[in-house]
Amino acid sequence: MSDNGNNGLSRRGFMGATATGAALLGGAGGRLGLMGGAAAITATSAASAAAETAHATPAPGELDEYYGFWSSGQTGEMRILGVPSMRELMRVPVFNRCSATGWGQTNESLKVLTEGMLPQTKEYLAAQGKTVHDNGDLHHVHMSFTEGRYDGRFLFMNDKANTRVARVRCDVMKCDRIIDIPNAKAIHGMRPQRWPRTDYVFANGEDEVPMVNDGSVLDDPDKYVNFYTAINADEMTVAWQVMVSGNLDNTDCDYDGKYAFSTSYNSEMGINLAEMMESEMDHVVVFNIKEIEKGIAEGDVQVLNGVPVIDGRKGQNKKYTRYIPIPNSPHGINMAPDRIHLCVAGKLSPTVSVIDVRKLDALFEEDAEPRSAVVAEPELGLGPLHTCYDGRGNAFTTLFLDSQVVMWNIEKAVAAYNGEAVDPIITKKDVHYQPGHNSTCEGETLDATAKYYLSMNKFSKDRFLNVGPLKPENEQLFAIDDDDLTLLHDGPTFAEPHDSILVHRSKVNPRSVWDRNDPMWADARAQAEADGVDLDDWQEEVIRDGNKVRVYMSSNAPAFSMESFTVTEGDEVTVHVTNLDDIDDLTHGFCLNNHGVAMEVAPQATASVTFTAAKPGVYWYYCQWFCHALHMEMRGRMLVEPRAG
Ligand code: K7E
Ligand code: CUA
Repeated sequence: MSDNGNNGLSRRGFMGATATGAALLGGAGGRLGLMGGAAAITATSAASAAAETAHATPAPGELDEYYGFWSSGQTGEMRILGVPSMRELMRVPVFNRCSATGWGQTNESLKVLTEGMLPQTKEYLAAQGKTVHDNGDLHHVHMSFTEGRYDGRFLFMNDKANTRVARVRCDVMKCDRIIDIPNAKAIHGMRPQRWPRTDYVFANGEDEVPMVNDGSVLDDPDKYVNFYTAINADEMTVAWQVMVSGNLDNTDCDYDGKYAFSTSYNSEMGINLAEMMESEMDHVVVFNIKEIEKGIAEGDVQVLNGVPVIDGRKGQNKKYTRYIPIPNSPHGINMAPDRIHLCVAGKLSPTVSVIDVRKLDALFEEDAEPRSAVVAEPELGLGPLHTCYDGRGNAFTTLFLDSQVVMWNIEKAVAAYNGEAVDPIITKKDVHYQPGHNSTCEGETLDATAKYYLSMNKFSKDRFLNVGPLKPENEQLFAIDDDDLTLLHDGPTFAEPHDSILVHRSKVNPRSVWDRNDPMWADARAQAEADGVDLDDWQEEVIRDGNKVRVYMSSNAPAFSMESFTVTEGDEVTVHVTNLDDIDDLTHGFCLNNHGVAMEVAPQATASVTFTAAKPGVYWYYCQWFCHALHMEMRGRMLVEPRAG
């Protein structure tokens, strides 16, 4: 690792940062980049030898220590990487459609994609001749918690594009539930409750709209509102909402189960850029969970689209919300594992505002000073976006405009705010380029560990071979060595390395083959039973039910149970394939030529797909997951007879 590793990369990084920093930001930014780069190269040379032994990337065949769960932004899927190797292990389709697995096409995935849909969504889609959305914008993925630690049950994620929240089961790494969020628009920030467990998933609506958005109010922004949503995480239903002033960006919650918080970059409720940036101060909304639950129990609500909605707008002066003024267009909001400090990144302000959550009870007293819970506001650099933690009292904040990460100490920032002559900044490192999110090992939990630091960068610019006008993005993994960061990995990703969490492998234990009775196949089993077909046995059944034909076949490498089946032109055909192979990593597929039909059938799974046999003729189907030396021979024919008369 030594000859082609850290030193070479750092030297190249140093050149890149200098040139690009200067070009992007002019004089001041360029100098900043140069100094950061110069510091980086000396430190890296000294530290690299130690880092190589302490943080050696797993050799081929060796397993990683951490699972990385990645959101993919506008791709709409979730990804699983191994850390520190940064090997991409899996893509889990959620809000997107997937050609390989048939997500968005199998009956099982269509059920997940449609059963949590609001009636109005079905109308929007029907008007376009669709039943499901084709896209999603998956910004944030977080795991369920029990008492402040990841518990390995579920992963939750948001869709900004179509106002949805989804859940992935960690035992099989498949999405089992997607729900539309009513009233709110564009779910952005999202976080599972930490304490005592994830009963709620909190979700922000980013875009403000009229309270009843039916066209009766249009270009009258004074009447727009925004909604904060608490989702029942076990049932995946909306528990309650709070109507707020300003828009909502990111959200987090405490380690006590008392408060949740959201940033708002548009307290002005402006609708164009100039209006949105008008005031120097925006705010963080603090939600008092117990008071909100009490208000709902007492019926202090209006019911909108079936959801109890509490009025928590500014000036209501009820016990539900408080608004803390924060400079300026705050973005990331991240609770520290010390259970005390909440860091709010200023984005357009070079500061991070630190809130002491122990002071929030007092904030809800009458006549409380609105900024009384702010205990530090260090100036860290340009464009602070997100903060993560190492469990040693240090924070890492991404600086989008500076293309840097700043490592700083929270206690020192508090001391400096109290007038002590201390500098909270420990070090700054160049990253390439323009970082958004960052993460550390379980840094959003009580198990935060000072081991790896991940920077998810929005631009790769000159860093890789040119692939045309659309460039990949870039992510960089660093080892945390005392007070320094050492680059371990630097590599491109397709849209978009948006956000991630790093979870120790001891907490994630997926199955290797499906349980035959998994709820995912419950509908297929019920239908098979009604049709007198035993899904646990070799199946060669064609059930005719008027225009509907149900085909049951099984797979056992390297063959399908049926060499052919016959249907009639215009039939609605449902093919069920049950993979009877009970062997780790023996996935089959079913792909029907020229019908746009394909799906994954993992070991012991039953997958099904429904389509119309449009034209008479011979159509081959084949297994599209390489399974055997005779994989090519694993095929059969659908014979479509002309319809008589
Ligand atoms: Cu900062 Cu959507 Cu997570 Cu983007 S939000 S960076
Ligand atoms: Cu079965 Cu390829």
